[in-house]
Amino acid sequence: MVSGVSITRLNSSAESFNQQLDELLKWEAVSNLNVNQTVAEIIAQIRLHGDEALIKYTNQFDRLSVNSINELAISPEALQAALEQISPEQKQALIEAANRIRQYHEEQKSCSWQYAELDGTILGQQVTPLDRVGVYVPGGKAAYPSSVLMNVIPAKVAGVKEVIMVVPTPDDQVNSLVLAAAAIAGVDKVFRVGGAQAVAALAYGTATIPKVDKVVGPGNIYVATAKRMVFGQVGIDMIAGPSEILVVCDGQTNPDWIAMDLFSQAEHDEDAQAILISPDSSYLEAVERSINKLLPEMERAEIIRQSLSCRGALIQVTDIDEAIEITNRIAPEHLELSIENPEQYLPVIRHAGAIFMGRHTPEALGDYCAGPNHVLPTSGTARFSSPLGVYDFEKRSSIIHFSAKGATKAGQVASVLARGEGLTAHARSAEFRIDKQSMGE
Ligand code: HSO
Ligand code: ZN
Repeated sequence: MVSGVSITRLNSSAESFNQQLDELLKWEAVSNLNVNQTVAEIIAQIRLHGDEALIKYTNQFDRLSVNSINELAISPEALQAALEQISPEQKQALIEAANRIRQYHEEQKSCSWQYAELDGTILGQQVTPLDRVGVYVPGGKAAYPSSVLMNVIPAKVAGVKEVIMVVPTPDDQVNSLVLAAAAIAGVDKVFRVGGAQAVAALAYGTATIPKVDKVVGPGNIYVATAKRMVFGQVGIDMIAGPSEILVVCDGQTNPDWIAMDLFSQAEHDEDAQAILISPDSSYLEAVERSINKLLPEMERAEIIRQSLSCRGALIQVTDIDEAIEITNRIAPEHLELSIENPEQYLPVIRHAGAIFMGRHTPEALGDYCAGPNHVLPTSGTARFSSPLGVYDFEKRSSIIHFSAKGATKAGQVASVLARGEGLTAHARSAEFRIDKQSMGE
């Protein structure tokens, strides 16, 4: 039996509002000393013993006993077979979602560029995809096929040649929807390994697991800690915190719709954060009634109740302008603007991972099939970071090509600066290219 929700009510005109808001938003990723030590040891063992250590940990944590990591590889035929195992309806939905995600991400591809100076010198930037990327996919309750699409498709659109997916299959439990999504997204190799040991294997390589250039994808605290520790050896994406949704509503959207939008993020886990801001106090009450009415119908009612009562809030403000000001302070992962003419406010929204505009754009559509990525900055990090995208799988090289004339001019500048730094070899290297005859032309 699920009891009612007691959800925090705040009013922006209260004297203590700023303090209350800070308290509400407070979130610290727990960094646990024991976890750090365990993960450091696992990484060291994988570096020292490769496959042998990976076999040992997979036996210990996932209860799979194998003689070789090759036995944990999933063949391309098995991936295709998974695609045939799921229902035609699921297959069609995955294909449609993948197509929309691919089309959106195609727009993000960056172009190489060059420009020429009058003396014939050419400068530019060349964009190159990463060679090989590892995608971590959690097992168990957080195994989301939609996340497979969201992590793999941008890499493939960027032109990454090899995407290696790792997914734990504790007690031999294989999730066919996850494998079907991998087939559709174009994953090149799949290994049934997980945890910190899988992250370490991707970062350092073993006899069987190819060494990658970047590791992306969500995971539990062991996986997140391992990603932090291998950063530098490889690139990583972001370390995601709990999911968040902030809805700004003018009071004109069906309160049941908004209650369900809040639930949609709250059901991810007890630490998820769902907030509604409105200038209309009777509307906040109506949504609260909807919450209590709809909650008992929800399969994950207990998680939602805990999330809403621990970290949820209904905030009353004076007007939409103030709601936007507070939004910028929160910098939410997902923002729903459930208001008339939302585009009018777009230019003043500075911090949000994804902005869902109007009454007919629930965040859930963005989680699955709108097209934009659902891997987004959380915990206020939208102040300085962006959704996962094609750009995360590309890198840039600078191009510099001096003409003889250009080298003469730039050589004089470099020579002066190099001598100022006491670096004579630099100075002379530049001076050798100075053509005395053309100097001063
Ligand atoms: N809302 C999550 C992504 C997701 N939702 C996957 C459903 N499946 C990211 O915050
Ligand atoms: Zn979601």
